[in-house]
Amino acid sequence: MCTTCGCEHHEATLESQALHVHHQHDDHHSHAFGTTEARIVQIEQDILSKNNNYAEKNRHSFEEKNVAVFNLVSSPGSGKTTLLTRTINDLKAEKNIAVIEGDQQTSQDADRIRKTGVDAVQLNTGKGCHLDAHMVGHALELFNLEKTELLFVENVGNLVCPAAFDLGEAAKVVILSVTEGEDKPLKYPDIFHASTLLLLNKVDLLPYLDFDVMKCIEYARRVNPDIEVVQVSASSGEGMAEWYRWLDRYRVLRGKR
Ligand SMILES: Nc1nc2c(ncn2[C@@H]2O[C@H](COP(=O)(O)OP(=O)(O)O)[C@@H](O)[C@H]2O)c(=O)[nH]1
Ligand SMILES: [Mg+2]
Ligand SMILES: [Zn+2]
Ligand SMILES: [Zn+2]
Repeated sequence: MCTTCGCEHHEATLESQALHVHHQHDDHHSHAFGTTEARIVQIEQDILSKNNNYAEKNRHSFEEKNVAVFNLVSSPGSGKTTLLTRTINDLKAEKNIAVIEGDQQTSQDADRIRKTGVDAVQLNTGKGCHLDAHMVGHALELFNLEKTELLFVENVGNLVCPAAFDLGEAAKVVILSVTEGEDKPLKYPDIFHASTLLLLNKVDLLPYLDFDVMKCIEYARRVNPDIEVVQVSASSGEGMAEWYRWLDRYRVLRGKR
């Protein structure tokens, strides 16, 4: 499977198990000296089309095993891990949940997730700025997908690059916290365009900020008229029930359990 390994090695660890994920990583940002624009575009297309093939494989496994997969994308610090740990603690009694954690370094987030008692695999991307479908495919080797109903993927904190990489998920969920400013959907349109749901997090802080919720939603819908929005606070728990209803509704709509 890994005959085309590139320059980077990624590690995935589940408890004591360790797996080295070799991953083609022609840096899609590099503008190497002497490389023409056409060549760069070609390299990007090759990377994305390879990624799409891996994503289709992942999607096929998810559908076959009836796993609902959600890819959580946001800037660093928007509250992805906090939101996930709360979600898991609230839902773990009724659903079998697993998590793939993406970060450049450390397994701190996977450790936070494991404290809830569910399985988490940490993928470290090193210099990589997003998870790709190949890495996720290897992480899946460490889970018992047969018993997993809900799989959350916490992407690398980055509002830009993860937008282009399909991991095989049922839906992308973009998290924006109210401390980041309501203009972000206009500044980083790709991820808002690619996402099915916008979770507007940290609404407990609204009284202290000058953040216009209606304007933010309007900007998001300018980029993606179909995007759904749920306002939450992962700290206070406000709005979380609506997020859980969204998850259930999405699974049912997609013919999941
Ligand atoms: N006030 C407030 N703080 C939050 C909320 N959600 C997360 N945080 C805080 O935001 C910081 C970053 O959270 P984290 O979950 O690590 O974000 P991540 O980098 O997106 O995974 C932490 O200090 C959290 O306690 C929230 O809803 N309200
Ligand atoms: Mg995190
Ligand atoms: Zn491989
Ligand atoms: Zn990038």
